[in-house]
Amino acid sequence: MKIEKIDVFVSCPGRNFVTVKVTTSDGVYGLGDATVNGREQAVVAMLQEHVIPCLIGRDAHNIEDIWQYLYRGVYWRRGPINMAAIAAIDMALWDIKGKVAGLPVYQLLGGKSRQGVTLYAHANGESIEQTLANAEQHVSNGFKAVRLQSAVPGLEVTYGVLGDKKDYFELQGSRPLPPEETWSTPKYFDLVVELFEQARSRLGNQVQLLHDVHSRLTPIESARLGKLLEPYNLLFLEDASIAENQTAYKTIRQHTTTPLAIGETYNTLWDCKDLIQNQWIDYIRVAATHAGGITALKRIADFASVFNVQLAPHGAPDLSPVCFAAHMHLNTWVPNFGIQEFVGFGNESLREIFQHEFTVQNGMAYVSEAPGLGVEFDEQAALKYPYKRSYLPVSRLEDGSMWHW
Ligand code: EZ4
Ligand code: CO
Repeated sequence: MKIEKIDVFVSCPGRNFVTVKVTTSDGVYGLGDATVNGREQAVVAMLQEHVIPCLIGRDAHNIEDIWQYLYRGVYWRRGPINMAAIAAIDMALWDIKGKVAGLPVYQLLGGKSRQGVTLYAHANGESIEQTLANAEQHVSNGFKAVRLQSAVPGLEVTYGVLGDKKDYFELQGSRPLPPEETWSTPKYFDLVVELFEQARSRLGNQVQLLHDVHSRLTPIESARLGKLLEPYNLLFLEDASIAENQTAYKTIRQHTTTPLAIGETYNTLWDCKDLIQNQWIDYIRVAATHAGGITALKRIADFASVFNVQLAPHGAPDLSPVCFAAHMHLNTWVPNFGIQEFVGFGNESLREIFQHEFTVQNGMAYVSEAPGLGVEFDEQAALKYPYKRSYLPVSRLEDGSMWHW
């Protein structure tokens, strides 16, 4: 069964997605997600010019060898663009293998370790009151875990918040140039501690609470925040600090028992090896699309299992339903599962392009039993929503210095 053709589609059903379709000589095809938010066309060029020509004629069954050929075989390793291209090919090949076997991908990984995948929903608002009302809605819809993000008073916009103070960029369509935003750590501290204090008194102790710092703090500031939030018992604090220098997390870990999660921008196991093997984190949040596909996430998860680190894949809406499906199969199989981030696929045009067979009930998701990944892609519908250039925002401190967005 040879790889005969590989097509790359860029569509914008509300936001851009790069979708890869691998077709074999037997007429079986598989889908992969190669979306890198704000750098979509770079992945397209990587695939079209540098990856696809090398794959035509290869045996589509040799997923591992193709992964190694594209990773180990290439002198220029790692990096988001390269790894997203590898990831999309990898997902598509797992999809094909499942279709040929007549089995959903989780069966090929080792079968079910659980009946359903626990999700966490996003609650946000322009005030603490609004955020907690939104969280209560999620809880009454059956969610057992909720991420809380609330607008920081005194800042124009806050990451993760909809409405007038919105910076929930994933749901905002295209932004032809990067917006600039202001960040203030002291203003944020006042808000976030108050948010969780009120959250516990209003929501009680049974709901799991999470929060994304989005890498805005230094390691010692993260350590302090972790300590201040200890009374409110978070499931995890996400991206407390940048960990280009992985030993930064040693500082945070030494000071707080608040569980730590990181990994959505990571491209390989090497980016989180020290974090995991030193047990400086509790959850690894890699995404199949950005860290080399199902083959790579399986390897990262197995490595993490040795060190009591749980898989909690990234679930932002800039990962396509194909990536979400890959996560559903991994989450259903993986012994060391933590939780899956979930914001839903509410957009009509998106659902016109991607038909994904999975169900959500009472805050749990149930994997598709269809052979392969269980996602269909409508090429004609995709043509109706062409690519639009779009950027993530950039962030500055109040004195104008560039900061982490
Ligand atoms: O900012 O996916 O946990 N989710 C996140 C996301 C990321 C985006 C970046 O493209 O942090 O909202
Ligand atoms: Co995040």
